[in-house]
Amino acid sequence: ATIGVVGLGYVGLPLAVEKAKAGYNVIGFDVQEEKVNKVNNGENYIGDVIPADLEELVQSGKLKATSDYSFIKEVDALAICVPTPLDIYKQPNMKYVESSAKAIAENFTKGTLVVLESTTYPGTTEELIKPILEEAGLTCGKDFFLAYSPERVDPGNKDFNTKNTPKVVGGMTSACTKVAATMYRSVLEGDVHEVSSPAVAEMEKLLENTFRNINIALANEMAILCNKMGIDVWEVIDAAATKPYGFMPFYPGPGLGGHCIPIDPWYLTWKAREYNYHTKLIETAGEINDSMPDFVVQRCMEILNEQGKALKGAKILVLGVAYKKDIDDYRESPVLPILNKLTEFGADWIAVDPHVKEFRLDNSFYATKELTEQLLENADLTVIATNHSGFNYEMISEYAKAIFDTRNTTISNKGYNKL
Ligand code: SAJ
Repeated sequence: ATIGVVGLGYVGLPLAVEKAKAGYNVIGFDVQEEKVNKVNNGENYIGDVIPADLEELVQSGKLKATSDYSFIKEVDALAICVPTPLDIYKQPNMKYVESSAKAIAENFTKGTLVVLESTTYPGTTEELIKPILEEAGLTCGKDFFLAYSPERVDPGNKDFNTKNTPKVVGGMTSACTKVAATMYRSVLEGDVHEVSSPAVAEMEKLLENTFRNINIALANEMAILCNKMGIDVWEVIDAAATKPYGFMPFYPGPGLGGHCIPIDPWYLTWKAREYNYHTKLIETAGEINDSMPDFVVQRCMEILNEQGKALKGAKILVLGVAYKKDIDDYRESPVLPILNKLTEFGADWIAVDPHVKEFRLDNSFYATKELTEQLLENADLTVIATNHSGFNYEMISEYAKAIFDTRNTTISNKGYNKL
């Protein structure tokens, strides 16, 4: 059987590789020629994929990529793994999902299974995808099968990967659910959990990530309150984590980055409006998380003032641009608004990040610098924004004039300022 994967990013490429390793012929579809050429040259560009696997699968002809969507005629099953970003008004932008569904409708044949994996608002599969596919004159549940199955790819996670992470599947009909679950069971080794509809599967994914967003917001609010009360919030959280049931620790930080956690809850908020419901908790959590960059800059000002210095004209060394440790992704990174605010207050900042060589801030590009003793000595304040393992924390604590540690790294027990 031949399986298609539409979208060859951090979700689609690992899935395409796993399906090819399971013995299927796999055709990867992507509108970006660059990705198509890299795959066909066996050149890996996704951290979670083992380069040798990709090379071998391409050489053996099990896996190929194309931007010619007419090859959809050849596939028996398709997974849609394209981005579902928000626009600046936090409204879902479904253009990639819509164009993929249209391309499938123009080329698909009887009996094809289509599964949407992209994170989206509840109702997308039934209200948006199904009508587009039925325009081809085929009946869902009879002539073709349609389901939703959320991706649970956690880039860089060494324990959980595409193959072993449990998968939730919800079909438009019970036949759709069965066909989709059977396909996933033939590829994955984790449990495949069937639910009664695509909406249940769409909603459970949003619960997963909204749960995370809101609990991080609670940790952030605790950090703000503990700072005002002179209590060490990290010590509080570690103490609470001794409770063996009913609690799991989340930690405060400089804000919420990435393309999942800060984004996903807004799909719920947006869809809830259609039902005249206001997701108060989600919106309040978002406000707290979005306020952390301001809080960080406020703390920088306080720390400098304690030394009789102003933020204006101060030299600030910012360690870390990526949205979380040991990755090179700085999408939605809270460090970006922190840098903008430092500029607004007239501070001179330099950014260091061994994983992010250069980054775009509004309309300019900035190169990150190599961390040196010199840079530490010249800075009035060193801010640890991302706790990359590669930073030399001994050197930082030895040469930095002042430190504001937003990630409670190893040096924070030396009495430095922290969140
Ligand atoms: N963060 C905190 N405090 C925390 C945890 C995270 O401030 O206690 C911040 C991080 O610094 C980062 C942002 O939140 O800026 C998101 O971090 P994340 O650890 O949630 O990492 P992501 O964005 O890569 O989230 C992915 C998600 N995976 C999927 O959506 C499939 C998420 O569902 C996973 O739970 C998460 O990885 C994970 O557990 O690592």
